[in-house]
Amino acid sequence: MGYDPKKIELKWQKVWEETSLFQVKDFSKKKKFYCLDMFPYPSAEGLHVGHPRGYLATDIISHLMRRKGFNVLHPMGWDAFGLPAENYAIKTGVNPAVSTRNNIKNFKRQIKSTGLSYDWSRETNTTDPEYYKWTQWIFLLLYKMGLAYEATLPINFCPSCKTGLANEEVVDGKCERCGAEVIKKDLRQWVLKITAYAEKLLKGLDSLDWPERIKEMQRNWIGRSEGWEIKFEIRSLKLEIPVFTTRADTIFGATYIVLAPEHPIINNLESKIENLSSVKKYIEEAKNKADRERISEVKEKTGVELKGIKAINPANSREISIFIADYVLPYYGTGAVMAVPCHDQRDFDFARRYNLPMVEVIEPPEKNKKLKKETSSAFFNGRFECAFEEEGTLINSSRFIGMKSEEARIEIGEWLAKNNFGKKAIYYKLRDWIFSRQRYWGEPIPVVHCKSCGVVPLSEKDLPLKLPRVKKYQPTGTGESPLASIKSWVKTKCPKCGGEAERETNTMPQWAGSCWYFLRYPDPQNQDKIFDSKKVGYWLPVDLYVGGAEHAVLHLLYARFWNEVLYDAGLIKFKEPFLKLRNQGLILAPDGQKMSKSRGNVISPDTLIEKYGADAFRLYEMFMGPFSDAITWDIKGIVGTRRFLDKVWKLFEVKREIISAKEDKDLDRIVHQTIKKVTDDILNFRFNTAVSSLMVLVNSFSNKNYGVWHLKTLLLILAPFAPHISEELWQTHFVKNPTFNVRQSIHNKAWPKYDSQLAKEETITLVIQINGKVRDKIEVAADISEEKAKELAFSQEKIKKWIEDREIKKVIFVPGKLINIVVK
Ligand code: ANZ
Ligand code: ZN
Repeated sequence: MGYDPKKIELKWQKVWEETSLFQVKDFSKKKKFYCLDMFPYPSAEGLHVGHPRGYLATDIISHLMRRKGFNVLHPMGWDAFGLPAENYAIKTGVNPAVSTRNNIKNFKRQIKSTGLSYDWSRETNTTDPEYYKWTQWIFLLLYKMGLAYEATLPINFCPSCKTGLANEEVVDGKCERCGAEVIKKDLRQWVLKITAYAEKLLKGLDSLDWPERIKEMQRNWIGRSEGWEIKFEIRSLKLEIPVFTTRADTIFGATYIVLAPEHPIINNLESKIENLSSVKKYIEEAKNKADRERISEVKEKTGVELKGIKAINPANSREISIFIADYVLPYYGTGAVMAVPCHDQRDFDFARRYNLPMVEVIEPPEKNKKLKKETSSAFFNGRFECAFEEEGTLINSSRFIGMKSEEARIEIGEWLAKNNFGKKAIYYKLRDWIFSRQRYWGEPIPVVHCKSCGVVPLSEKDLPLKLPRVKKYQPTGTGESPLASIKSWVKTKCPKCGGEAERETNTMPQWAGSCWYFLRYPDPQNQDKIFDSKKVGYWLPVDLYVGGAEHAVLHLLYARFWNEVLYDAGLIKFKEPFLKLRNQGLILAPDGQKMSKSRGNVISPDTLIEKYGADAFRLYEMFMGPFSDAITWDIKGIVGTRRFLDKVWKLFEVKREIISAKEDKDLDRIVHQTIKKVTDDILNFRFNTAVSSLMVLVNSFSNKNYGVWHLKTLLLILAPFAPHISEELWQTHFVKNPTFNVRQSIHNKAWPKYDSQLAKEETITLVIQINGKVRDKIEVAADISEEKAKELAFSQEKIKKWIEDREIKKVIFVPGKLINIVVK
């Protein structure tokens, strides 16, 4: 009987499930290990071959850790709210709850068919009212803590998805979901005060074992900036305009100031503005511009002077003009800047366009002065060519002349502070999180609007506030969600005064459910509490988290935020949820493109598993290349891993008497080496080289006398990668008991230890001669190559001395014995 995965894979999947082999118990005496995948959105298209790459990595690690004696939590669930289900409903009229249920079923079947060792008893689903009850509960907590507020703001709005978006959901000015160009729109919104956690979110990163790239993306997104807030007076109106600058050292070069068109102070200036109508026109135009367009470096900077008013530069008491310009953003710093054309390129472009004065105050350091003057200096041929933005020495700056810019920054800041013109300031780029969506398929926000009490949160006992069924899923685009059309649902009583009230009709964003799901797996069925804190205390934080890098400043930031909030609320005792993070690389379609339904190049695992088996599929996914690299799918690869498994199978078809014949010491060594290599490789995410060393091992069986120990060990270390074939061969060859017993499962067998002594290569003493005379001896591997032997011989200090600069005529290598260098 040859290897037929169809006969064994489904069979073992059933047995493992029926015997709850992979169910894990809370509070074991063993050390815990929480190994988590980013749970998927169950799309209608089902799994494609890219999904399992991460799941297989965590699966293999989970297997290894269990067998090394850890209590491993390895759960799976569904992040199932979101637009696709809703868009599908719009197209077909099928209730998203129904299509989601079907999609989950299909995803689960597919995931199970790859033989992943999840504890399915802990499955969670963000769209299950029993789950989102607690998402709503956390929202109420945020509200009580003053971290959720209502505001009418000009926000990013996707005209195609017809909903407001968070800043994090706008990528290069486009909607993260659909790619449509995002516009600005004034909308009433629920907003979460993530900015209150900017510093904590930044600090927390330092302790995490995450890819440096992801940490850096979060740091940049949070965007901490230290500088000075400096006041510029408008004497005629007795007003002060604070500006935020990171370059206080350049203040003597500040020749005008610029306000964001939205700056609130403009209202107070109106009476004095001589060109009010053109100012108002400009403000109106700026409103509709996307931020991206406003801060674009290539677009020409525009602005309007506020004629009739002047500000005073506090450093030199000079009168300077005031402009409004849209390249200054209202929600950063103070919404106003002091413009230093010679040392800030944006200011330079603006000043050039409007013919504004330029004063050079930072001189480039001596060494690149010449270069700067020739190529990119601030001063060229009597005309400034571009801004010099780097550090240098102060000129034209009164008593600070000659100082280094880095020092002058502090000196000038402190001098201004002493005279009450400035103070130290820290600002963050991070904005509060726009948390409401004008869409249907999301968690209802559990508050009502009462005419007399205003916003009133529901009480905990009224949760979950279930998402009602609607007839029309079409978003309205008016700022209301489709829920607004269900009058009977909207109309309600105020929990506070009992009077007439209306429910909030916006829903939560897709990211809400995934902000805390990792806290639910330890206690997924709890109906009375969000979780049992003992259970969460036992399992959390997550020891290993694996998923795509595209979540760097979305899910991974939001989840850290909620975790910090729950920590502050005293619900959990750890500040960071994910101690170690690894990202899997994309799997690209055979055409080298990203797999997508619209390109029609998606490869589903179904047919591959059907044809080659789940184990061959698993092996290929891991073998195809370094885990975090993007790799092109190649069908030839899976043919190869299938052939490898055929070979493994054949090893066991040899008659037992032969198997237990005289064993081979050479093979002992290779087996020990492979145990070491596979163990290290798995723990370091080098799954591809682990698979290749398994292949080398199997090849070396072919001309060697292998025995029971060799075969057993092969199966024991192959099992995490190819769990079905390993279990089958283990049970048929090494388990006496004909009925399956979980304790006899290969997946419960201790991970083999290797003997480092035996793993050592066999060595010989290689004699090194010069002109036939022995000059040195070295220990080398018995099977050392000629090339390597020569390289080693020539690098020996003694040999180098003997040769000096004499000409080498030839080198003779006698394998296993000596090397003779013939010199003139
Ligand atoms: C004067 C100056 C002179 C500046 C100079 C830079 C160079 P980061 O590092 O991003 O924090 N700025 C401040 N608020 C702004 C706003 N709301 N919109 C647009 N630009 C703003 O950058 C801080 C610098 O960005 C500040 O320092 C300010 O320009 C500008 F030679 O002040 B600087
Ligand atoms: Zn969109």
